[in-house]
Amino acid sequence: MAAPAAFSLREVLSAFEACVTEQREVLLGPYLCGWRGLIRFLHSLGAVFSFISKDAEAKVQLMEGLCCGEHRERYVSLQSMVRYELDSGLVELHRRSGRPDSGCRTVLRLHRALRWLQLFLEGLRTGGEHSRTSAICTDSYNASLAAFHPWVIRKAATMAFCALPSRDAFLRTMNVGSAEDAVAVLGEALPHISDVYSITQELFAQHRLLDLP
Ligand code: 1PX
Repeated sequence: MAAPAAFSLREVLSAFEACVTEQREVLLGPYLCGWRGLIRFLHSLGAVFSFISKDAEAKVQLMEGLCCGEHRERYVSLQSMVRYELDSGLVELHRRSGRPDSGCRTVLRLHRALRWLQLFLEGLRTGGEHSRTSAICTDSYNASLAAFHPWVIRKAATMAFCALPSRDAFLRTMNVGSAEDAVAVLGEALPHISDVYSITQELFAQHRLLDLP
């Protein structure tokens, strides 16, 4: 079997760039492709992160199932998904009752993690040569995802962050050349991730979907 392709930051970033249409809709195909790439990268960081990649993987898989399923035409964009799931009463708004997880609640988890990614990549981009990846990661996590996680997950996540390599080594694993090249790619790409994040945030806020259980 062929070895899985090496992670390339450029690929992930162009997936997020391809998400937003002229009508400012967010396409699920490239969105999930971007997530697939990130999960691949997480695997390359070692087994300490596998509890994180397993959860992200399960969520991406659930979404891919919906995108290929019976109602696939409803899962082309986040906007069409929200419309369809709300109109069909598929979204559990107050508590989970054992029904299959909706696309909306699943995307909401990925969307919150995208905020972490945005802060983390911005921290890496602007951090000095000697700044610590683990500190950048912890700060970004505390300012975003941590608020949604119970103590035990927060503890496990912050312990895993200590295993991250130095900023320069980390930037080099992104496969876009030197640390300086990676910083330049991040500068070009971050606005696209921010765009995807803010369109989704607005869509979910408009439909009061930001607290789905
Ligand atoms: C360019 C390279 C950047 C690095 C890429 C790394 C990709 C990281 C992908 C992280 C995806 C995390 C998804 C988490 C979703 C979530 O919040 N799930 C929780 C809630 O789900 P539920 O179904 O129960 O409502 C769930 O409880 C989570 C469990 C696993 C722990 C999540 C910790 C998240 C830490 C995020 C930081 C990743 C650090 C990677 C280091 C580079």
